[in-house]
Amino acid sequence: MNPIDRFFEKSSRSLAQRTARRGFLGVLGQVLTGSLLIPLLPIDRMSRADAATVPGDKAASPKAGSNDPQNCEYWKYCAIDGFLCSCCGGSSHSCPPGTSASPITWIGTCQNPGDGRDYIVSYNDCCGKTSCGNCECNRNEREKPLYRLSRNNDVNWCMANSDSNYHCSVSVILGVQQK
Ligand code: ABN
Repeated sequence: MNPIDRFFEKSSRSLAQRTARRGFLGVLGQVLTGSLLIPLLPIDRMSRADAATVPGDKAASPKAGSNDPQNCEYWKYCAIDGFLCSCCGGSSHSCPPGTSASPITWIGTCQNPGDGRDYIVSYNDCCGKTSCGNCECNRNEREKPLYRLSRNNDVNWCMANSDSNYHCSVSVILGVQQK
């Protein structure tokens, strides 16, 4: 091949390597490869998990804490006002050692989310020691003003005990709604 031919061949090859058509095809190849990889990227689906909880479902599942006797939301405490004896060395229905239950009480009606039935609940104060101070809980469902003493929970029911110091409150089931 003569030098002139060699020169033209070399320069046309070099030109072909740098032409816009090659650049365009290269970029197009990268875009296509990239778009094929997009579905493989991780996706945050947390928003879908939230959307899956429809408002109606909340009524079907019991309220958080409604089954825990040390939680103020425990279903039996619907009309309680005081310190939970379950946080004071006793249980939801028994006084802590060294205290005694008030013979007079206030009464509430609470619905058990477990079986959907209404229960008559007696709220007794446990007396004979100073205030426990743990797990204060003040729920007043269907509470009546103080002129109806038996329906009001804002009273120290230890007043009838020999030692009228108030310590904590328990909830004792007295009866259940018949089906
Ligand atoms: N029945 C609970 C209570 C005790 C003392 C004062 C108010 C309420």
